[in-house]
Amino acid sequence: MARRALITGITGQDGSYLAEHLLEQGYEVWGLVRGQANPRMSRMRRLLSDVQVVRGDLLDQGSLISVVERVQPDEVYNLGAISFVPMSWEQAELTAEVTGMGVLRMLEAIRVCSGVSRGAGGPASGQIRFYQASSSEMFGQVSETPQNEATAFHPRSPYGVAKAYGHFLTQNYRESYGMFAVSGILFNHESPRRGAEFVTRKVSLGVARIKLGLAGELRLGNLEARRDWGFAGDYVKAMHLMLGAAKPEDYVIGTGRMKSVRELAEAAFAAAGLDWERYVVTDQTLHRPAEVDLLCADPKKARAQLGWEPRVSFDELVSMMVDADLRLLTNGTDPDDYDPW
Ligand code: NAP
Ligand code: F7E
Repeated sequence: MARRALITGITGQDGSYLAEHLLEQGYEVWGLVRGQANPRMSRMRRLLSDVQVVRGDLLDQGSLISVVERVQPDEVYNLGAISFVPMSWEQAELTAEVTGMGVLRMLEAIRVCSGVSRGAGGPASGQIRFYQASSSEMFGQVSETPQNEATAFHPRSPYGVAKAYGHFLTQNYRESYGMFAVSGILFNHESPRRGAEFVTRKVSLGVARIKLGLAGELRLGNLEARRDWGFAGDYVKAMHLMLGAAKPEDYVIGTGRMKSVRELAEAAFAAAGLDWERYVVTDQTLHRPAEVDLLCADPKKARAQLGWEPRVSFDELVSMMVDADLRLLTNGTDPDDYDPW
């Protein structure tokens, strides 16, 4: 019988790539969708017609228990979150509830539905395997470079703090209940489906608009921040490998190479035959209250134990995104009505 996966955050960037990958692997895929008439859901249905949809919300414990009871998954991928870092200062409590407490609610739903009782005296492992989408933002103000699974956390945003809570809780449920619960500490990963507010997508859309005469400048914040950027399609494969491993362990996933926002802009404008310095305007209002200056992964453990390697280089990723946005806007999509789907 096909293995059954439940994905929270299915309407997001990673949810779509993960669903495609798992369908290719012969899985039966279920996606948790929130809200009434979620606008991203109809677009998701066009792309992923084989995914079965269930309604629920990471803010609602009862809904998650009902969903796990109904779907009876073999694997749960918890990708749902408030994931845009600046929003986590504006809506810190909501971020804590969804990105942090949402992990607790999902783990509790699995624990209850697996019949694992508290204080049972020793680990009683349920059968459901659980993946938590942890983040390199937990490293924040880094204590060493590159960062590996043992590097200390010093989160710099309410988002990073909420992710650290979810990360430690996942470890705690593994240790307390013997659950197969793992965290992937993923560094920034991007694609043509990336939300338009994140810097790579903002840049590729900005380049496409300027190239097509739809805009005259691109306003950016901190050009000196450095990130380890990879391709989302490569990273979802690591999530699947983690849940297929013999033992539940946490892994750092990234390329091991850093670029600055300045280098990103330079590469993206060059991919369209433009000089970035003519168009990029820096804007102090886009700087963050506390910045993460640099992030760079040490993915040795994932390479050695999972056989995982990133395939798409930084330059290929940037070209892929710029080309996709040029096609999108050339096909007449209204940039103000833009959606990554
Ligand atoms: P994304 O595109 O922002 O997607 C977030 C998803 O979370 C959306 O499907 C959204 O659904 C869902 N969601 C939001 N609030 C929810 C709630 N209350 N209940 C249920 N679902 C809710 O994020 P992504 O880039 O695919 O990232 C996936 C996960 O990996 C996130 O947890 C993110 O924090 C983490 N992560 C991402 C990166 C990266 O570089 N992309 C790196 C490290 C970790 P709606 O359509 O309803 O809004
Ligand atoms: O910013 C700088 C900004 O918003 C990257 C999420 O997926 O990855 C993502 O978080 C850098 C920051 O991603 C602009 O200050 C400059 O230093 O694309 P971003 P992020 O904050 O790194 C991690 C791993 C996650 O887990 C998150 O969910 O770029 N930057 N100028 C800018 N950033 C934005 N958004 N917009 C600018 O105009």
